[in-house]
Amino acid sequence: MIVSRRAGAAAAVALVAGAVFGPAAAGAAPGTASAHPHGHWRFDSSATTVTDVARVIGADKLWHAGSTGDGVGVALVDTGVVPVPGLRADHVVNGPDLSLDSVNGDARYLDTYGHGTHLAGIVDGIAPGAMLTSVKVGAADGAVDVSQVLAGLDWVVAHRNDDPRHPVRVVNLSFGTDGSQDYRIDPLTHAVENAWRAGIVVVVAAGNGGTAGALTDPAYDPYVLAVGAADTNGTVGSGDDVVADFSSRGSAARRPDLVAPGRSIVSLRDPGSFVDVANPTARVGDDLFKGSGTSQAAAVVSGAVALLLQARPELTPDQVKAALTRSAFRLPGGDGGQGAGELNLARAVAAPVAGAGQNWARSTGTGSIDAARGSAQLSVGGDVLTGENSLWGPFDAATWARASSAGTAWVGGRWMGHELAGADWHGTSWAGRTWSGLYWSGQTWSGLYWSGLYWSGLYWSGLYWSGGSWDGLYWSGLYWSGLYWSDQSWSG
Ligand SMILES: [Ca+2]
Repeated sequence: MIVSRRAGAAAAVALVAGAVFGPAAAGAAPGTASAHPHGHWRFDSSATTVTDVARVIGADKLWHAGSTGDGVGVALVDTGVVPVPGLRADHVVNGPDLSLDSVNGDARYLDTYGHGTHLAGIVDGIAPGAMLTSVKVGAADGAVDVSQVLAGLDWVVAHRNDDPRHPVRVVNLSFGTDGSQDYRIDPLTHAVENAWRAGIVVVVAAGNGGTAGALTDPAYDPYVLAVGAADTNGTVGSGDDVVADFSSRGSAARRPDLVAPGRSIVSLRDPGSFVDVANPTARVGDDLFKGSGTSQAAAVVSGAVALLLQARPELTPDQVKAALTRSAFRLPGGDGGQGAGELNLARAVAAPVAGAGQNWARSTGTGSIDAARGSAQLSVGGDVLTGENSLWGPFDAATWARASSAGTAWVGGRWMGHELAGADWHGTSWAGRTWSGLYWSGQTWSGLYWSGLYWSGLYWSGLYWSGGSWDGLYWSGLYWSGLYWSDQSWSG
């Protein structure tokens, strides 16, 4: 059993070539899926392939004009990515693994959860020429602390020009908390603003809170691109599209900036991952999987921004935002949750950007990291990560904010003095080995909290992701042999 699975995995890796999306892949959908009893993963019998999404937003028109995202780097601060059929192995590189999984060599860099891989498939499907950098912060059950996201964002800014052929110009952040701290002092908003000012378009999922849902932190930061989800109603034409029921509408003070298709999106399956195991009926054939959320919508926009930046490389983040919002298709019905409307890349490529500069007050980042967490706190065995602490020790927001703004939060493999990653760039993978063993000797924070694998801090933009406890036994390594999922698999 195990042998045959491994043999299959090896063959699959060897066969990685182009994207598998398109009508043929859609034809594999049985169309019989029903709501999963646990409801972790929202989907239904409809299915929208990434090829369909490309037509809805007009990405196909940019492809025909020669724009594929070539030369543009997209960072995915998420749960990691696994090399699966349909993902272009030479178009993904690993940044550091800052997640709780990283202490396990077999799981390091890999998407044990199934979220990042799904989004990577969407970005790659829309922008097949773009280069993805995976910065893993979420663990096998999606668990992540705000401090890990801060470190991930800081890393992206510090290393955005490591690959001169594909400088990182887009970061996808399908993550958010229910924190509501004033953006002008919040650390998370400060981190995304730093990326924005460094020339990186920060695409943030608005959240899956529905009609009464506020935008998540940091989507409510006024600078970034906050993305809601559209429901395409199963047709390519946008005239019948609506804001998806689950998409956070925000408030009059802050709406999503725009919406993009995000319902029943067929993308890459991550076999054996948490969401895959929990939601077998979301599978489409052997290699694909359906998922809904503003996470998916954000990934669509990230891919679209990559196409736009290849076509118009001179655009600043403010100008990208203006081009996308000024050209968006206004959905009928007046739902305020659409923001400017639905993404229309075919028009954005020619949209005017004069006067696009944003002049909101800037976040100082000197507020509370605990307030940025909202209710999304990591806990295990009654031990909760709370207060003004990072995962790695005491956190002084003012000290961090100064370093983050100055681009000095990372020095080599150390973030704010904590050894979190290797310091060497290997061309296709950043840092072969991360996490100094010293750190995990239990001398910081609460010691052996990693011994249990149940974390309640699930918040992957993510009402649909939460609610599951984690059976550590499933991750005994049977499904994720390091042999086939090692760095070498990515080296193309
Ligand atoms: Ca439609």
